[in-house]
Amino acid sequence: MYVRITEFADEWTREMQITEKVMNALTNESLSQIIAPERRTLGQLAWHLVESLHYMTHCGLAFDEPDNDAKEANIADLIAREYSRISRALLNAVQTQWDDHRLHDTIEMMGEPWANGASLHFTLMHQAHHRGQMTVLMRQAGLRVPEVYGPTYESWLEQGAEPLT
Ligand code: NI
Repeated sequence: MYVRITEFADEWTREMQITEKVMNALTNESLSQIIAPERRTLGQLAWHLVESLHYMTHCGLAFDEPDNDAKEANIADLIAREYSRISRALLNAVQTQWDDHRLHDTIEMMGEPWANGASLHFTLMHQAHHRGQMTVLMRQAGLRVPEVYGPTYESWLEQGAEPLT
């Protein structure tokens, strides 16, 4: 869990920028990509990342909610724009509405006491989890995946290196 707002802010900013690269690589055609019948589409996973940030309002933060029209429109640019707006709103809310002490406050979630600092960390890990699912679907949709935590297959090749197998 986070015990300092600054630690969260630094890490969130880095992770938000990675997620923005992934969101910005989406195309409208790719949004319907699925891994198997009846499973979530790439577009639904992308929107889940926008929407799930707002769950942090259950911990007492107040910030803008995602625009449901963007969800209904199912347009890649709108999803990416909403992600950028809401992820910055979350960061701003944490920085302006909480201090380090508030990170130790607990609320009950799923029958267990959760410290706010743990909820923020869960939000970050949850995002990384679904972002990983998205990059698989993006490959399947024929998109080039941006670098997330290191070089991609294509960037190895462009650097004249042998891609790892
Ligand atoms: Ni989820």
